[in-house]
Amino acid sequence: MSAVGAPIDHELFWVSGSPYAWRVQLALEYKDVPYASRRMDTAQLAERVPAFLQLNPRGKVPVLKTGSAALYESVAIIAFLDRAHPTVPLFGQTMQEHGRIWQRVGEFENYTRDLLDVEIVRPLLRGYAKDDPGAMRASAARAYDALGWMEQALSIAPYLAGDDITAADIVALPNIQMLLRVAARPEAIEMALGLEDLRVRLPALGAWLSRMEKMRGYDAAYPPHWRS
Ligand SMILES: N[C@@H](CCC(=O)N[C@@H](CS)C(=O)NCC(=O)O)C(=O)O
Repeated sequence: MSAVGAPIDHELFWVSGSPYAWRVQLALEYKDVPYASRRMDTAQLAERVPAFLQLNPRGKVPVLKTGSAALYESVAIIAFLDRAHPTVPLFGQTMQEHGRIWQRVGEFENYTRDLLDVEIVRPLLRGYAKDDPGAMRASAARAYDALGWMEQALSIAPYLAGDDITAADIVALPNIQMLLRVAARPEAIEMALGLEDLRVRLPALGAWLSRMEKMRGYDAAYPPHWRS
């Protein structure tokens, strides 16, 4: 255990464009927590080097190393960081806020994320979307359904769990940005997935995206290879 008041040294292992690593970077930057950046690339991850598998036996990023302890799973890392650095809380101040924020995180993780990631982003990134454009259009329609609860929540409050940015917003943002990025690809437009104008078709979500793009730390956490 570190002494009271002693700085906590974090190292973050990440890959540019990984929505899961991006969540943790957003949390660190928003909280203004210093960390040593250990950027990896997908080829390095694919090598499954024993030293990295010791940090995460699943061989995935993000991994946060704090002293000699390694933690993986993005939502767990954000919860850990919130305990370690409570000054800018991401899981609320009251027990009601805490429960509400976890509920939102759970809704995104269980009912929205895989639809976006597994059914739309991966087929487009890996090139097999064109094998079945009809299935892709059906997935895109389901994506709109799966985003409905967010549109509703954001129609009554500026952020997913109320008036402040919380872990719920930070968990959801990178997957939505990734969806928008692949939806703008020519092959997605050609397939008429109808996701390229998501910000217009879901106006409350569109306004939330604009707010989130101005959050503290957004630019620092933005995937560097997306800028080029
Ligand atoms: N559930 C994990 C997902 C992590 C994940 O899937 N990371 C991907 C990058 S987006 C990865 O490292 N993939 C490399 C691999 O599976 O070999 C989390 O939330 O941290």
